[in-house]
Amino acid sequence: MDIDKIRKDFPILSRRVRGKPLVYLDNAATSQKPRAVIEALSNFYENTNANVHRGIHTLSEEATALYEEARKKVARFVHAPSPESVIFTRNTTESINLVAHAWGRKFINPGDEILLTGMEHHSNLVPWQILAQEKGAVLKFVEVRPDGTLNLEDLDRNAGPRTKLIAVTHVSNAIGTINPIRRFAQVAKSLGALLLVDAAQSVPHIPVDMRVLGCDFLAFSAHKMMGPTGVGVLIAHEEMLEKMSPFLGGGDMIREVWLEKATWNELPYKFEAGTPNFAGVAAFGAALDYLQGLGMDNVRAHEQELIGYALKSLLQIEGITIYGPMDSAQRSGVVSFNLGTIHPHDLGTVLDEDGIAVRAGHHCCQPLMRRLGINGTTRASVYVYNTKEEIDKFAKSLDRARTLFGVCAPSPTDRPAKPSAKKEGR
Ligand code: 7TS
Repeated sequence: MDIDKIRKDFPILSRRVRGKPLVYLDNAATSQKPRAVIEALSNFYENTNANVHRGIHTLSEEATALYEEARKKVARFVHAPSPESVIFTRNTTESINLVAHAWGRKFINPGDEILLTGMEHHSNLVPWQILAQEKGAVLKFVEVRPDGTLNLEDLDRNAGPRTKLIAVTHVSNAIGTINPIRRFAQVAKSLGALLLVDAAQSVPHIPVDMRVLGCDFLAFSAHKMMGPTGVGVLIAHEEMLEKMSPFLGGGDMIREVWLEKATWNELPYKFEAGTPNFAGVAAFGAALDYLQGLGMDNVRAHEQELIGYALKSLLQIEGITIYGPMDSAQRSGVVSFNLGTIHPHDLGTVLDEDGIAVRAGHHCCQPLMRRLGINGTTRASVYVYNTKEEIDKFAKSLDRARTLFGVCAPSPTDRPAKPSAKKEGR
């Protein structure tokens, strides 16, 4: 891949921040957009704008075609069972809440168990807490080991005949761990439980094939994969979606409505109430084309090389504590760390002075932070347009912060995780 050429496709990458060229290392929060996506969005509003699934007029037909074509592209991108199994939502959070409401409220009973992990983003934790409280269900957890990988013995210990759902993140947004989803799928299958995979950090960065993962629900967001904000995806087998209750009621999701009752539309419209973000979905189609053109194997290979380089370079910095697996094969393009006792927000501010964008804080993973014995971290996360030169600038800026603050030795609980000898699959 010609990274310089790719960079030219992203207008924002040529801007300056505080007088320095922007180094954007906050891709786990949201990705930048190639010109093709920005133009798809403005083209839509300039030439096609009309509501979908309504029209007998040309614009509405064209808008509907773009919307439905994007659904097919999503299905192809992750090898979903069918286009009808792809539901457009607002984001990953809404996709997971959809399952908690439409499946959970119908099928979870008192005493049933939902198995989660200790590294979930709050959006794959809080909806299950709410459901469990409402239904008298029990939450169980696969805990995180000090090296930032999951303790799979907990999976065998805590999954059982009462387990109805296992919900796990494919890739940790906070520390970058790539989890062995197939192992979770085997356990779920052996128990007749369902498996939900939070793929917000995997689909944008590594090749994902739903057939290989063996999951029942897959959730992700367009904005983290070069698409616009306000578009999310939930994928589930049609038989499952047929059994589930609607999530939101209103226009588009109905077949017939009487004053006292209604019947539901066919899939996937049963779960798409109200006017969807059709302009965003059309532009998401352009993002999928762009990523498809790069090839997800190439995207992953570039990010793995970059993160291996970043780990090596950051480990040279005195007083640094890096969280998560040290083997780049087990880690996505995320590196999360603390530098001595410098507060992550202070570190983020120094980096910003050098034009470098990172995230600092708990990354919506407070239980994981507690488990690691910290309040938060500074997190750099790469995408396909980042370069080794940018990693060098980043390391140099960290060194500047070290000198500025005068780094104290890390506390015993903050020692770097040991490299894990064992490799696990995705
Ligand atoms: N799950 C994971 C693993 C995530 O990383 C995120 C967002 C979500 C769910 C929620 O996605 P949303 O599109 O509904 O917001 N993660 C982050 C992050 O790491 N920094 O900002 C958002």
